[in-house]
Amino acid sequence: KEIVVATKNLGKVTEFKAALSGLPYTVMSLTDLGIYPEAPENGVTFEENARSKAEFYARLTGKLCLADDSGLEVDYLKGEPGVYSARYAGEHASDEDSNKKLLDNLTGIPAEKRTARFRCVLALADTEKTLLTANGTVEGIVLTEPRGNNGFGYDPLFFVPELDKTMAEMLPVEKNGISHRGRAIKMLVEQLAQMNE
Ligand code: ITT
Ligand code: NA
Repeated sequence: KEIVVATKNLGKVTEFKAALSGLPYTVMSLTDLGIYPEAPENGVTFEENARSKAEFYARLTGKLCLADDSGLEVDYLKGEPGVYSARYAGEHASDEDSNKKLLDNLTGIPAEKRTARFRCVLALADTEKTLLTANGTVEGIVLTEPRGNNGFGYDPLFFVPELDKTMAEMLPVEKNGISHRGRAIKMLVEQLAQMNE
């Protein structure tokens, strides 16, 4: 059986390939398949976006597709950037630009008010419809300066008290163990196992 990890984000691809490596599936990325179109992403919830991305790429490839919609919700910013996490500093801005904008919007805000969480919704679709969804979160604090070089996106700013590290200071296996995506993948794998019973 084959699963296409239907994302344009290379950080996500790396994490999915590692987390799904023990399963009886051949895991492929869109790049592996030479698929270049970008799915439209107009939803206002993570679930809507995850479903529409999974269904878009399933129709395009004719294969089982797993999509991820995720983002950072900062309490002081009333849940922003949320579903706009990838585009926070503009459509074509870099991760560094987004991180800078986040820090600017939290200037002078003390640590106890910098609480946040990463949220991830996964959707698995075939060419007809979404078959499964799964979700996960991880709670943390937005630091005032970046720490660590691993991971991607907001990882260098996101401190996880549980491990006393930012997500960018964690080894890939540590991040997968506690992250929103790692938790969502665990839930997805449990559902897949039930589906195949
Ligand atoms: P696809 O839609 O192609 O999957 P994308 O990067 O546009 O790629 P999203 O719309 O789901 O995906 O945006 C997710 C953004 O949230 C991502 O670009 C990061 O800025 C942030 N994000 C999500 N998970 C993260 C993680 O594990 N570590 C750091 N930042 C993360
Ligand atoms: Na999104």
